Amino acid sequence: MALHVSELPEHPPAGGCSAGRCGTDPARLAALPEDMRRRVENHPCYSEDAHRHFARMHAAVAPACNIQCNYCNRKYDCANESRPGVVSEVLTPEQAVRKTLAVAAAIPQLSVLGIAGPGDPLANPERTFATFRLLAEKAPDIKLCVSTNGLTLPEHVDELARHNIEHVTITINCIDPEIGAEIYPWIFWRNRRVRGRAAAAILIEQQQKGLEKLVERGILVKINSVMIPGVNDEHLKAVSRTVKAKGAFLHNVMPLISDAAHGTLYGVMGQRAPTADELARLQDACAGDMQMMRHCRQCRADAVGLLGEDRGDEFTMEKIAAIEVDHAAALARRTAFRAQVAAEREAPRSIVETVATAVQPLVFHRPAKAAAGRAVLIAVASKGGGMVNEHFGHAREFLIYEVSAGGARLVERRAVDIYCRGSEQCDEETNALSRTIRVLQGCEAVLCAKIGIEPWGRLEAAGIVPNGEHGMEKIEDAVMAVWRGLLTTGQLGRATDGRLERRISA
Ligand code: CLF
Ligand code: SF4
Repeated sequence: MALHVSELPEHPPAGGCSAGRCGTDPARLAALPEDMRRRVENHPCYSEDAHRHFARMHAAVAPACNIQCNYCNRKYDCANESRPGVVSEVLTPEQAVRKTLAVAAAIPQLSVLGIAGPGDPLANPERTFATFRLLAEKAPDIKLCVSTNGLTLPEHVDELARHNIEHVTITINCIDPEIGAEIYPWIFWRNRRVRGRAAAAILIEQQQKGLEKLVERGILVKINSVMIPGVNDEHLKAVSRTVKAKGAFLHNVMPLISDAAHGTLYGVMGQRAPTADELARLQDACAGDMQMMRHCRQCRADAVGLLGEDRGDEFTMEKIAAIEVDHAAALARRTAFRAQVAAEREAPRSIVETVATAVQPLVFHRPAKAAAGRAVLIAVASKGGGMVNEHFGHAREFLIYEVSAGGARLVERRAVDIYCRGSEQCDEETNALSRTIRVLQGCEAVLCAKIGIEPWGRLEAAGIVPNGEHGMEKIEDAVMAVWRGLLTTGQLGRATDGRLERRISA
């Protein structure tokens, strides 16, 4: 009998990959209550499926911050929701709204305006709320989203609700002040600087109070946590359990990015970042308790476009000054685009319900029960849009899919250096290629739009099958096709070398 998507298990069966689904994938999306589904289905961060279709932009209107994190250098954007080492141009609320309207006219996929820095949005409440108010008057179809360290969150919950904000992210790195004292040297609280354990205790209490109040108001809360090896890595499992018990919707465990060149305390003192494997293991462990986000791109405080895309340069204040926007036409294009995505989503759902025995190229499909073969990790070079569309040598990151008879799902994202910079830096390229191959460890195939002879040979030598045959195809179609190819050539029937199992068994 066909299995309805809402009957899919909430968590994978014991013994299978413990990776929770990434945000709300199509199966979970379909199973959500109507009101909640409406709120997440077009939000690229709250729904793994939505990030293939919808774009977000950030307005960098919030320069000040009221705490200090050891992974932040105030010269740069807030590292709680941004890639460290990036500086955004601070905009006034009026400039931010002009920019948003220009982007929304040029990119019909735009569904969300987020404020995530460059400091803390709620340490700059006038600028943050003025931006939301002005945009809601001009383009009420754009969702509003905010990301905060949480210190002043409880006092702003009512105003967030008044502005109809349905999505709030709180960065919670700990629930234990002893651990907090290792992450936060000070906070600015009630007009004075508070340091050490006392500072962390206040911050934690405010974050938890803010979370509870948001949940009471029915606002969806995502928790971001920065994984800092040796400081809060083990502890984040308890954080995950606590925030889930309080009603958080999603947990996004992000890797610390630590580079001495960024001038952060952690960078200078040599605090290491987690490896891709350590991050995946922790995300898996936390997924036992709640839904995990695994498609985060740690984007800039002025990011524009699909997740993983950065189109900010197309929309500088200078460039948008020359753009004339026809608001009615722009709204019509956005509305048409959303209707098209909704129709596409309906189509695969009915296929799943009626053709349960077929191997369908869908994220949540149920292939034939007779299909044998173990799960494998397959890496994909993608510029966004849910397509295999990036040259291997230009990839800044690889999306890692776990593919098996049960379907394909995104389980992690691994950042890499670009190695292909031109022939003059050959040694540097060779080293960067070695690093890329190390990053891909554990994957059995890598899909990309194009690949050169040198990396092809090096990948093969490392036991990773390179594949450039699926350029410009949908990722789920392509990884399932490659998995089936491995199956028919007998490569999946053999005893596993334990690559995936090592990750799963942790
Ligand atoms: Fe921006 Fe954050 Fe809203 Fe998304 S980002 S404020 S929830 S609209 Fe998304 Fe970017 Fe990750 Fe943030 S990918 S860094 S989780
Ligand atoms: Fe930096 Fe953000 Fe931490 Fe403030 S909250 S110190 S801006 S990382």
